[in-house]
Amino acid sequence: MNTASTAPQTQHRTQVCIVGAGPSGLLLGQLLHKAGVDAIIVERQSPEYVLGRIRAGVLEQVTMDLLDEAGVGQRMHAEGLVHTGFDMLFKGERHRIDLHSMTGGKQVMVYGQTEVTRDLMDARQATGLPTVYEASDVAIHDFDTASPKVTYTKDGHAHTISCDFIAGCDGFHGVCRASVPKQSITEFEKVYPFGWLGLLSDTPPVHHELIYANSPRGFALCSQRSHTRSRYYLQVPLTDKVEQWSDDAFWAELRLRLDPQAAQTLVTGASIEKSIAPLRSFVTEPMRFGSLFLAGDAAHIVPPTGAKGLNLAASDVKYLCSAFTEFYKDHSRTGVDHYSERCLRRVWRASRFSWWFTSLMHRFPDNGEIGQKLQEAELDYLIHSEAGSRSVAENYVGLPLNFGE
Ligand code: RFL
Ligand code: PHB
Repeated sequence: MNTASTAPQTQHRTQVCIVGAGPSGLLLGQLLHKAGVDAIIVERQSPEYVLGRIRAGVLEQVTMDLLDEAGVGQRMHAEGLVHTGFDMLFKGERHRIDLHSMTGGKQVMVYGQTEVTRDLMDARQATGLPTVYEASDVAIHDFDTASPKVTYTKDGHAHTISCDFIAGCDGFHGVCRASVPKQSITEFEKVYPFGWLGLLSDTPPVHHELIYANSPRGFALCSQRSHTRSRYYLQVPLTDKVEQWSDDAFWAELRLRLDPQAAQTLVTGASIEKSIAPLRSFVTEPMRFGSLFLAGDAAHIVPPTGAKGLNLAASDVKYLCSAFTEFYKDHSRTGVDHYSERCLRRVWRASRFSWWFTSLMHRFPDNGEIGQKLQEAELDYLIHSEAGSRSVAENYVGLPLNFGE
């Protein structure tokens, strides 16, 4: 029996079908709505599942501006923490990189990805825009034509969305990039020989700014979500399992990687969340295939050391929204045709910085003690050289969208 022909079928039509309701998909949906372009978002998971993933914590000015443009910046401005510097810790001492003075007054915002996502979800719900959660068997079709389609199943019913464009915002493990024929895509990848063990706790942060620590025992990062909620990370071998790490073991190891003052000040407590993330650098070229446009983690992954992943996703989305708006309002294909090239320039720059910062701060098993000494010499140079510190600072706060143009 042909079950496909007997199953209930529902047809939908929109201008842009967005696959994935992570920060990329939701931000694109909101910006398109502001621009008067119709979109439907199709997401595999439930909203609670999407909000449960603890990820990014640092927003660049470009990202803050976009959230404002999308009309969802109020809570970020009220509750986010503006940081004008961060500490680099090596050889047991901390040194501050003053972002503000090194970049002509720029800063970053510490505001969690969970909160960004919640603000975007709330705004979408308030405007009644269509989002399909818990869609299964999501598949994309005919994206080499001007009439692509997205199909999915929801509560046992089969649905088809006909559209002009598909925005692949479905993350690294999504269906969109995987649907592109292998001969049409080039993937560049580096997998690092370690991961990050992250712990979230309702304890006051050890320091009012972030601390990036290079230690002979491995990298550590002290971050935060608020004045009462901390986020810490430890470099761990890829073979480690999260179950092996009790909270006590985590805190003890973190203390050993910090300077004496921070180790003493550190307030410990029960974890709310603990997980291990592998680190990789990954870039897809191109980012557009006919009517399919990849954005965010679907197209590229950076190791989290430079805090660039979510910020790159936001700049892709900005370029994509401009491209679609130009198409519908000005009847121009220029933005659409230049999307991939515009994004990739920024993507490679951020990938370069994230790779470099990761290489500088982590213990690489194969590099031995000379590797550690060379990293310490480079860090010593960076903090004492105005040019060195400025280069770190201008990349950390994020290069302007028109950099180099
Ligand atoms: P997401 O967040 O992965 O969302 C993709 C969505 O698509 C859905 N999906 C599908 N939907 C329909 N059909 C399918 N077949 C689907 N397959 C997947 C998924 O369920 C999901 O909801 O990608 P997006 O939106 O591009 O956002 C990217 C960011 O999440 C990511 O770049 C950042 O989290 C990276 N990152 C950081 N970025 C920063 O800018 N600053 C940071 O401080 C920072 N810290 C981090 C990070 C990532 C980390 N991990 C765990 C990788 C810290 C960590 C530890
Ligand atoms: C975080 O708070 O989760 C965070 C902050 C800075 C990074 C990476 C992650 O570089």
